[in-house]
Amino acid sequence: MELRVLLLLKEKYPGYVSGEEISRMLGVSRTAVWKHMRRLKEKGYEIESHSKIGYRLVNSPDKLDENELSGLLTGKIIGQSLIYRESVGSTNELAKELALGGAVEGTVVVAEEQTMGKGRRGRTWYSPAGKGLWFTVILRPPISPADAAKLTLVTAVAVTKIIREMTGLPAGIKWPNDVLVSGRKAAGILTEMSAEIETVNHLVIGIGVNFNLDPGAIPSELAEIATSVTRAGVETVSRAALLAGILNNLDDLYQDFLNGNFPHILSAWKEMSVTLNRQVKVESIGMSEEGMAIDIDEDGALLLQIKDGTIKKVLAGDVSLR
Ligand code: BT5
Repeated sequence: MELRVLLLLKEKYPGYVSGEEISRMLGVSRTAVWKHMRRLKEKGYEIESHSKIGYRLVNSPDKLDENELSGLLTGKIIGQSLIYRESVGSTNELAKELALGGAVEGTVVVAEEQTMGKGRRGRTWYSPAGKGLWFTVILRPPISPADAAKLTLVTAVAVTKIIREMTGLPAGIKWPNDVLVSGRKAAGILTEMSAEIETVNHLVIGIGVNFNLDPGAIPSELAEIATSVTRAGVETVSRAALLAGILNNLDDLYQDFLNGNFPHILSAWKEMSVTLNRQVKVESIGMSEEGMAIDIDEDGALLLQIKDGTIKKVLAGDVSLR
């Protein structure tokens, strides 16, 4: 009910809505309306009330909870269920537990802060409170494990496209999981899966987008390599709007993917790539190779042409641009 009251205030924003109209539309007493207003104010909503004309929303808290997100989510699959935490070890870890417990496909786990945010291969992801989008999507695609890496690429397209559209920044994708803005990392993706030999049980796709990291507080090892989407002075987009934009676009692309349109998504990926046609160094477990990144194949693998002309297919690894 509190959410419905809030949605009404948002619908009328920046205008007023009378207590009588709210009580009529939601079928609750005027006292109940007043109580919901009080609770919303306790949660940080700034609401003006005027005895004659009613209530008016003035300001919303910068949160990524159901109150702030649910009115913005339009996806058919992704965002069906939203799990919100002020603080969590890692949204991927919580998502894995929830997936094992039967969480529906499209469940999104989001936190204001991660105390043990994870990168790939045991690395850590810096995730301070309120400074980014730290979230994980649970998917249950009917695919074989060999195709799971494609979903990291699908996700990178969604994140990059929406950062470009909503902030105007020249975001690009560095294979396989980084979103760069002006050569620095603005977002990263960590896909983990639970699978049998032939089928995927579930995937958790963790996405970290730096929104407004505080340059004074950032760990020194990240100072030269990380950036935030608001660093370039883009302040018109809210964290909730950016998160909803990414989730809605991911929902579209995921449905495209399920309908067999991966080649189409791959073309978009190539258009957004900052890796292709560049001299790169690729490091993976037990290998390190330099060469020209000439293409991404239909499996989402990087095709690397090394000095002697041979083309190597790389399924996973870390790329540094030369
Ligand atoms: C990644 O790993 O880029 C995957 C990051 C995924 C983070 C999300 S947040 C929500 C979800 N829950 C989690 O626990 N994780 C996911 P990788 O390519 O291995 O890059 C990790 C490296 O990026 C680190 O070793 C640092 O050098 C750097 N790094 C750490 N935090 C960063 C940040 N906030 N911004 C930019 N770079 C960062």
